Amino acid sequence: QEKYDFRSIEPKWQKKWEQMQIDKVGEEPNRKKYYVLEMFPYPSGNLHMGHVRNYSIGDVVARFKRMQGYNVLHPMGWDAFGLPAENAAIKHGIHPAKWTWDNIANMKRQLKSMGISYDWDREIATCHPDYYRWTQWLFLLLYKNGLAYKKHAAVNWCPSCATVLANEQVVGGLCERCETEVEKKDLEQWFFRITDYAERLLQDLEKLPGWPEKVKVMQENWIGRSEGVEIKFRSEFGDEIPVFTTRHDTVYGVTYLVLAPEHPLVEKLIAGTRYEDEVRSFVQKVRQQSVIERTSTELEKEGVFTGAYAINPMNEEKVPILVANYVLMEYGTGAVMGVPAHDQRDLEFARKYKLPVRVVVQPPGEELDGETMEFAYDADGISVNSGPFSGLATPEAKQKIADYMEAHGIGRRKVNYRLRDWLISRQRYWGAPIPIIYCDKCGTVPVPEKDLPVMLPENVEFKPTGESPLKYCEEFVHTTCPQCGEPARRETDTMDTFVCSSWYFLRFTSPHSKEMPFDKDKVDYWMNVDQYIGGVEHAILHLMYARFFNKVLYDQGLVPVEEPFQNLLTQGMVLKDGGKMSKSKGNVVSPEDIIARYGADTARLFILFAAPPDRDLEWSDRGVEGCFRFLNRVWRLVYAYAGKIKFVDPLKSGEGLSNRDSELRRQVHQTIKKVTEDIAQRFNFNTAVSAIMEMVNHLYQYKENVPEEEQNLALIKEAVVNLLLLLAPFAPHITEELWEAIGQEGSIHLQSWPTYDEDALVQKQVTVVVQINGKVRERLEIPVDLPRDEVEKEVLELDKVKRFLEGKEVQKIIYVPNKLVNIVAR
Ligand code: ANZ
Ligand code: ZN
Repeated sequence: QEKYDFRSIEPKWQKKWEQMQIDKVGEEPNRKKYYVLEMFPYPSGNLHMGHVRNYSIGDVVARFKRMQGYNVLHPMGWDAFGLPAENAAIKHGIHPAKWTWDNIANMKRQLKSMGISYDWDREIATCHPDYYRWTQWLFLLLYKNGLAYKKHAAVNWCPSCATVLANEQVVGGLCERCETEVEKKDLEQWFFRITDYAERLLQDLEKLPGWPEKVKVMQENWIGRSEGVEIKFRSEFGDEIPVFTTRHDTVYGVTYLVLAPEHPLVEKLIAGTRYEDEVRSFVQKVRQQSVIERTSTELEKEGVFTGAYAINPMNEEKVPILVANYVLMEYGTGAVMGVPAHDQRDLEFARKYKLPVRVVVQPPGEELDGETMEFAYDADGISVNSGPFSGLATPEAKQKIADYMEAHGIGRRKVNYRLRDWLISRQRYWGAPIPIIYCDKCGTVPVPEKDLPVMLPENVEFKPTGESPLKYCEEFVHTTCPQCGEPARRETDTMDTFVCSSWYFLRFTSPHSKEMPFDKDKVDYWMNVDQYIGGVEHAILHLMYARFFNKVLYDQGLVPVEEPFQNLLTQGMVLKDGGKMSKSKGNVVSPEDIIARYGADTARLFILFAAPPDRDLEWSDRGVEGCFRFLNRVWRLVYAYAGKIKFVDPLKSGEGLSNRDSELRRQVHQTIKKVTEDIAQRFNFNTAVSAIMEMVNHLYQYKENVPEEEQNLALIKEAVVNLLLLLAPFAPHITEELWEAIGQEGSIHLQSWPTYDEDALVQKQVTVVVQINGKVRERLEIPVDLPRDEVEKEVLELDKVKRFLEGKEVQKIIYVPNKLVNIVAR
C-alpha cells in the first residue's frame, strides 16, 4: 500500500471494532478492574477541541490500562438537561427534547469518528425517563432522610435566563451563563442540606492524594471552615442578639453592633420609632446589592443607626446597634460585633460614622492609638483594656475568654462554614421534575416510588415569561394526592442539572438497572472511579456535589466507598493565538474539519503531543502537520518492511547480536521503558510520544545506513511490533491497520502492553584504537555508536594523546566508527 489513506482506514476499523464489540465490558471478579471516566458533555451540538482533548486523554489511559491487563470501564453519556435547550425552544421554536436528541446524535457521530474506546452499550442521557426517574428516586431518598427541604429564601435571580441561580453560578454579580446582572427575589425553594456534610467534605480531602493540590484548596476555601465563639449580646429591650466571631479575644473592644439588613430583629427595633423610614429605605437599597458585591473589599461600607442599643455581656457596656451592607444574613448569625481597632472593615465603617475605636490588642513593642490609627491591627499581640484578661497573649486570651464565656453562659464555641445549603429548585421546564405533590389536606406529599418517573409532559408552551412552562400545563399540575386521593397539585420546579450529574458515574456501572438507580454488586465491583478527567471549571461545584451525593449514598449503604473519585486530572485549555478559542474571537478550530483533513489519529496525536495534559495547549496548524507527517513516516517505514517481516518471528533475546543491532535493540527497549513510565507514572503523554518519534528516527537510520543484506529482519520485526504497540493507545486506527499488514493475529488493542528486556538496556562497549599519524598509541572503551564528536572529544582528552600532541597542531581526524581514530598532526 502506497499511501496512508486515513479516510478509508479509520471508518473501516471503527466499524470492525463495533462488530467485534471490542469495547464491551462486564464484571470479571477475578480481574483487576479500572474505571476511567471523562466528565460527560453537555450536548450543545458539536464537539469542541476541549472535548477532543478530554476524551483523547481518557482514551489513552483506558487503552493503556486494558493492555496492561485491567478490566477497564470506560463509558460515555450526556448531561442533557439544562437551559440552552429551552432557550433554543423559545428562540427557534424547536422542542427542547428534539433539540437535545438531535445534538446527541450529532455529537455521538463525531465522537465515534474519533475512535474512542467507549462501551456504548452503557450510554446514558440524563434527560431520558429511564435516568431521571432515578434522579427523582434519589431526591426522595434525600427527602426521607431530612436532607431535602423547602424554605422561603431570597434567591439569586437572573432576569434574562428567568431562573434562580445557585450562589456558585453567580460570578462577580453576574449570571455565569449570560452575564446579566443578578437580582434578588423571594421564593419558596428546595434545598439539599449539604451543610450537614461540610466537615466530612473538608476532612476527606485528605484522603485524596491523587487530586491536584489547587483543586483541593478551592474546595477547602469554598467550604470555608472557621472556628470561633457565638456570643450572646442582647438589646436594651432584652432581645437576644447572638454574634459569631473568630476574635472573641477582642470582645472588650466592641464599640457598636451591626445587623444584616435582612436580620429579623431590624423591624422590631425600629417599628414606631423616628428611625423607621430611614432604616427601611436603607434596607431596600442594600437588598439590591449582590452577595458578591457585599463581600468585596472594595465595597463602600454603609450603614444606618437603628436608634437602639445592645449590651456587651462581658462588661455590661451599652453600644449602638446599626444596620450595614457589609454584614450578610447568610453567614454566622447575621449579626456582627464591631471591633474597629482590629478589623479593617469595621475601622472603615467606624471612621465614616464617627464611632469610637478602642485598642484591645497591642502589637509587641508598639503603641497603637485608637484615635489616629489608619489600619486595623488584626494580628496576634497582647490583650489590653480587657479586664481580667489584660496581659494575655492572643492565643491564650482566646482560650481563657472562650472558657469564661462558656462557664457564664455568655457564649459557646462554634464552628462556622461558608458553605451554604444547595438550592436545587429551578423554575424551568427542561429538567427532572421534583417528585412532590401538594395536597390541601395532607400538605407536602412525596410521590410514591412506584409512580416514578414523574414524566415531563411533551405538550407545553415556551414563552420568555420567567415562569416555568410546567406551571401552565394543566395535565401536569393537576393530579390526585397519593395519600387521600383528593385533587392535588404537583410541584412545578425542576432540579438543578448539577443534581443529574452528581450520580451519573454510579449509573454507568449498571445503566440498564430497572430495580434501582444502580446495582449494589455492580457498584461494589466498579467503584470508585480510578481516574476522573475533566475541566478545572468543575473543580468546585460538580466535584463538591458529586462527593456529597456519594457520601449520602455511602451512609445509606448503597455505595462501597466514601469518596467517588480516587484520582483527578484537570486538563488544561486549548488555546489559539495565546487566547481561548471562542466563537466571538472567530478563532475556533473545528474538530470535525481537522478530522476530515488529517484523520482522527493525527488530531489525537497532536493534542496529546503538544503539551502535558494538565497544562494549557496552544493550537498550532504546523504542529498538526508535523503529527500527520510523522504518521506518514510510520506508515512508509512499516510498509517498506511489511512484506519481508510478515513471516519472520520477532527477536526474543539480544544474544549474539552485532554491535549495530544491539544498539538498535537497546533503543527499542529504552523506548518501551520510557513510554511505559511516562504514561503510568506521570501521564506525560507528550514526552511519551516524542520518545516514540525518536524511536522511528532510529529505525530509519538503521534502514538507510545498514546494507540491506545485513539488516536483521527478526530484530526489525521486534522493533516494529513494539513501535505499533506503544503507539496504539494514541493512534488506534493506523496501528491496527499496520498490525494487520505485518501479519500479526488479532486486534492490536487486545494485545498485552510490551515489556522491556533489562539486559537490552545496557549500552554495549567497543574498543577503539587510537592512532597518531598512523601509529597506535592508545586504546579506548566507548559505548557503541557514540556520536563522532563525542568520540573525538574523549580521545583528545587522553593523557597519552595530549603528550604526543604537545607542540603539534591537529590537521584532521579520521574516524572509522566503533573501530579506529587516526589523528593527523604536525
Ligand atoms: C469580631 C471581630 C473582631 C472579627 C476582629 C474579626 C476581627 P471568617 O473567618 O470568615 O469566619 N462576621 C461574622 N458574621 C458575619 C456576617 N454575617 N457578615 C459579615 N461579617 C461577619 O470571619 C469571621 C468574622 O467575620 C467574625 O469575626 C466577624 O467579625 C465577621 F478583630 O467578629 B469578627
Ligand atoms: Zn391528601
